[in-house]
Amino acid sequence: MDARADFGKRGGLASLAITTPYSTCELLPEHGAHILSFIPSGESDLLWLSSLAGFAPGTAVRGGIPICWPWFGDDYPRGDLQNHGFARIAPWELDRVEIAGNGEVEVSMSLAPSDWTRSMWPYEFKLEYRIVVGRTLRATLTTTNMGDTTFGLSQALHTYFQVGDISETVVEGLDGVEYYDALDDLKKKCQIGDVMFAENVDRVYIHSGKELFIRDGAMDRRICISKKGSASDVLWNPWTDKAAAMADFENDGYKRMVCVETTNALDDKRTVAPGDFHAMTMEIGVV
Ligand code: TA6
Repeated sequence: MDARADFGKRGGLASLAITTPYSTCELLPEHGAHILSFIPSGESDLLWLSSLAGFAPGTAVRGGIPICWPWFGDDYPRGDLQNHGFARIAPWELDRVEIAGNGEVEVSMSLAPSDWTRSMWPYEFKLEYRIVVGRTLRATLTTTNMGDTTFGLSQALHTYFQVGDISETVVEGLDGVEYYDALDDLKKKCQIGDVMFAENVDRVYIHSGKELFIRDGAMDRRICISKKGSASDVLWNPWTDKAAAMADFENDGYKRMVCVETTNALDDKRTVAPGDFHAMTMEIGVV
């Protein structure tokens, strides 16, 4: 089967459906450059998307891979701004769709400064997002400082992974890694063994390694998450009360998802000098 890219609609937003010999992927190239799904052949979607997600300009989509940039969480310059920056709700440019000889499909998107971005974050930048769809999904977010002032950068590929049952899911690869517990005044703690989920979890792991695994007992699969340009990971599951408190999150949705986010957060925040750039890459696939 040949690779192809087909334009469509999700709500009022333009969507792009990528088909390759190895997988399919759907994204909203001009709305937050938001990846909605990645389905390797013979597998269920690696990504979780809320059935209550909204698809409208200016609205963050609940699920898939939101881009949190140029700040993660509430690491923003002013108290009146929204969590996780503005990239995920911004209008992006679709720059290129290329089908490689091996059947992989590469999509390039970009976000440029505007009066709107400058009103929140007074810096000149170029933000480029390049994804490669094949046996794995590889996503690279590159920030270039186009101005004459150094700026700080905290960011996340805030990936919502689909799991068969959160109670049969563990995250491997963080044993002995320190983390800040966002549910306990960001107290620094140390992970003992694999991460299991039986309550609300919201943690920033720091100095983490290059590879994590999600072992999904219910779906009998293991997802590998590898990365470059990131030394921190965020693990999040809202559990019952917080899931119920979000209008775009099904009440029992927490049972079928876990966020394992590739980040530059807290101690791993970066600075980008004029003319310099920082690239963060995440690659996901079933092993
Ligand atoms: O990445 C974890 C987190 O920061 C949680 O604290 C929670 O706020 C989650 O992101 C979702 O944030 P959002 O703004 O997308 O509702």
